[in-house]
Amino acid sequence: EPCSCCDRSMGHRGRAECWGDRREMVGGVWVYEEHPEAQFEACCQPEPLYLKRGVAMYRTQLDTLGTAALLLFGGCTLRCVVMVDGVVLEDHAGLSPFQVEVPAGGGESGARTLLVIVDNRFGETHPVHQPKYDWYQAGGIIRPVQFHELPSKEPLYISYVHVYPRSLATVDVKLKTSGPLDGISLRWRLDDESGCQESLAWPEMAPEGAAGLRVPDAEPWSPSSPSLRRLSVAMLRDTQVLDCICVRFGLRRVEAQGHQILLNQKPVKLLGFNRHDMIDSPVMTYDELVADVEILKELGANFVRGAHYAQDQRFLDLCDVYGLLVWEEVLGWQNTASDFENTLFMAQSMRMATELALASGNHPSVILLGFFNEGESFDQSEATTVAYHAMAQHLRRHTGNTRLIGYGSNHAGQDQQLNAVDVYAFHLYLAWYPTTQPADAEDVEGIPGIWDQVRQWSLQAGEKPMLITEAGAGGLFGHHTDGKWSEEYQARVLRSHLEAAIHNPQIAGIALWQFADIPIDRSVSDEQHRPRGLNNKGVLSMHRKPKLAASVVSQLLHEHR
Ligand code: ADA
Repeated sequence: EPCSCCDRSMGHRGRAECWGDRREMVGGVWVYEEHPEAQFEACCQPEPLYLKRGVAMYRTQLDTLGTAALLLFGGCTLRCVVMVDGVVLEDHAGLSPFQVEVPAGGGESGARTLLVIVDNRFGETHPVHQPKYDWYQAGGIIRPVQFHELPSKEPLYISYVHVYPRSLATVDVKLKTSGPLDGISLRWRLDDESGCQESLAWPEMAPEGAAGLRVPDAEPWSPSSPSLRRLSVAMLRDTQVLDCICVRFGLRRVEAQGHQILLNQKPVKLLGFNRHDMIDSPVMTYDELVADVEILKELGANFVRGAHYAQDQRFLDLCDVYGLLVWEEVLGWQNTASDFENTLFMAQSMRMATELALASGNHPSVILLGFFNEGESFDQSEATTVAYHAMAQHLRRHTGNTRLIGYGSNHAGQDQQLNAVDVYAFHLYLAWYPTTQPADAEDVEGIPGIWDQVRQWSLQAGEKPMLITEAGAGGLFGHHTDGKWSEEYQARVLRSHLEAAIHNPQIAGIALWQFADIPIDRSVSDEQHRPRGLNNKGVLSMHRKPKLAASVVSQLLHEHR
């Protein structure tokens, strides 16, 4: 439970102004009331495991059929070794969903022991996680795990089915099976409710998939009309169903044309927020994810940038259903030229890119894929150039060219890697870094002019759409003055950035930094830079209470609709 006065649940010390937690929207404006007991001190106690780093084990016993199985991990960090019945099956680094094939076993009783050893220390074996990253990198099993039993002792299954829209009425189906298909057939049906039970009666599918499938009664997917369809694929030997996969997809096309992003052939302006997939830890319940998506919609956003790693598949499912457009990216943060020369870093990054692309291939909401957030893209060395091009190509190839590719750059004016991508994406913290004083009013009002200069500069690399993928300012929840760190100053700066994106036709959209405050790693924080142990640039507090910026931004977003 968060502290009711400072909205912190971990180890906050110091004074904080208190606000009640009633959140209400009146005419597009948040209304909330001051808490009667105005101030508290030392209100929260540290949780015992916060900031601890080391090795831990999860163990569980399962009663199974003793057949082959798949273990599906939504996210396990920072490094995870997966063992079943004492045998190491996987050693995984990074933050992306992964799948582990489990051979048949468990003897006559079918009892199986799963053991997951997690290591959340930073180390050379997993260079894709680094202590400098500006969020709290918790360790362990942070997202759901599924144990999927197969009907036979052979590990025969459908690895994935991807449905790529080619027009607003046709799709290409790409699928992969675990092994050779001798004596095996594949059958498919749209919008099946039977869980493949009626699959014998369905049309046969060529093993390489059914290219150019026409979807009857097709309706495009869009944020205002998020229409979804289902494709079921059954794998059979004679009449036995060996595996059954049902995937949900939407018919939507995304393209870059000149300075615009087109969704279903019409220009779309992307307006929204960066969001870290966490509250006080990255373990989020389904209800918490639903609440976040509903708040994003209430705020008037049509766009969310999933900073800075593969997103929880449950969150992306909700974005599909509610109609939010998503930028998803491979784990990375301010990576350097020497990271790009590090073969282990690159191998782990490429693997995470593949895993992200495989897991998210069917989400219509995911229209943009990113990587190497704020990496050293000003560097022109061969290793850096190869790294940027390889990641972009890899993501394109593994998603059948159905998404636009970009990377968030804080090197506007110097960037050397822009020809690797489809969309330019820049970050500037104007009127925020590096001064300790608030900027003059005219500097805050001048923000749209600076963004226009960035746009003009980017055109030297050729005309492609440009997004502002980060812009923001800190606002301490409940702190009301005119100076830096106040909710008032934060709201002014955010308004100016958002107006730049809304009114400049050359800017294809903005993701403000950020949706909600997040905990950072205290070992790299200082109270001047990240007071209360938080990155305080959320328009909502960590526990989703609105700051002034939420109402200011929301009003602009609603007016723009
Ligand atoms: C960077 C970075 C974000 C966050 C932000 C900030 O742009 O990409 O993760 O750290 O700065 O708050 O300063």
